[in-house]
Amino acid sequence: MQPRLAALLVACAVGTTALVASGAGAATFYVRISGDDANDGRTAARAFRTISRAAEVALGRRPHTIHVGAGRYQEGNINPGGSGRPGEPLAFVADWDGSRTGDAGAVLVDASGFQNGFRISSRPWVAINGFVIRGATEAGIDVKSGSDRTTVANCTIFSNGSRGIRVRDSTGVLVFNNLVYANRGTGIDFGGEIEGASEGAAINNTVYANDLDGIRIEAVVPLQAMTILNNVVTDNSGVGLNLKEGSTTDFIGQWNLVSGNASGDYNTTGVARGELDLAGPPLFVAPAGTDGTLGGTGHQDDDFRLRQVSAGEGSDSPAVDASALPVKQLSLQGASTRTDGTPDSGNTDLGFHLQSKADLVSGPGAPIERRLKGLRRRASQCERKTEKARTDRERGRGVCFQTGARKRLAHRCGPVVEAVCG
Ligand SMILES: [Ca+2]
Ligand SMILES: [Ca+2]
Repeated sequence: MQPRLAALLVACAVGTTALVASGAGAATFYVRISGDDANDGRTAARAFRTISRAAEVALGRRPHTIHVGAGRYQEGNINPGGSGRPGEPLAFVADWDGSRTGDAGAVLVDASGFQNGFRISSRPWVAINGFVIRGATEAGIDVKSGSDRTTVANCTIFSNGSRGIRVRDSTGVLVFNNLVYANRGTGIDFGGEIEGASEGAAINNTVYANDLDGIRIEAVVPLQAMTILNNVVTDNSGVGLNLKEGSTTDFIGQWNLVSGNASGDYNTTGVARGELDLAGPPLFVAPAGTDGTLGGTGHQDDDFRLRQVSAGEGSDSPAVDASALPVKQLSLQGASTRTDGTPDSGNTDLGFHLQSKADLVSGPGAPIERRLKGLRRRASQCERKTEKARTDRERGRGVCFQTGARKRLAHRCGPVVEAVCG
């Protein structure tokens, strides 16, 4: 409580110079490689040099936005001085297309020598969007100690010393459309010892070749109402989707492609396996790239786009069009899994999309809680219907034997229904 109170007091002392932009009382700050921490950070021309400096001045309980231009930032343990508020996150946004700072290209946080790239601690409603994060000695991104409703979206997180994304004692954390690979620990890890990490969601992430589990849901404090949808979780050294007994209450997991994980795709209880989950190789274009080096200094050419015949590859990844959830419902219009950059359309492709800016929380549209509720409802309806189709089929009856009804079910719940019906 103490640091937060101090932050608020400082914010009051600084006064009203920082009041412009979107939400009332919120400011916009800029960070560029060509910037200077002696600047005020209020325009692209007066940008700060470090993200940490921007984090330091982002005070109060206000939805500030920090736009960060392309380049390699050698810093870490970045935690904002303030926090956002319901539906209006305090947002760190990588400006990879250069639209805000004029500097287009990857925005890399090289956290070598630091425990974390971002460490969001006791700061609810923060969003981290679009960064490339590597080299931390521990987790690439650590969300902890009551950083409720924080969002990690559109990031690439690789070659960190332990986990890719670690969520501890923070409720309702959303992990959306990230590429998490070649980390030395679990890819995405929800847990905690005090508050736990209930109502967490991992949606549309690609989680590949991490040294422990792909996605892990701990139960030291039982987690409730977790949502795991549309992820690709393959080739991790531990368990793919490791849902611990004790955290299964109101768990929803569907349309995940979970395959090739060394200690099993699901743990032995198997309860995490959704009726509509898929298996089989994801057919990425070239995870290690042409240099053959996965992550580390060889990361630039690592290519996790999905092979598809219509984009010129010889085969179709099973992840293409595999979710029943439409692209629009996940705000992934304009984002792409293809080598030709054509935006995803129709049924959402599973896993990470390039060119996505949306985080499901900021901007117009229904509040995140309502959006999640809608996704969860659809997933559980489909689970019930598909489960019924499967058991009926075993008795030689039901939807699988009725062409029209079977087509409608596949339309409603995804093409994997065809596989269920055999
Ligand atoms: Ca490479
Ligand atoms: Ca699609």
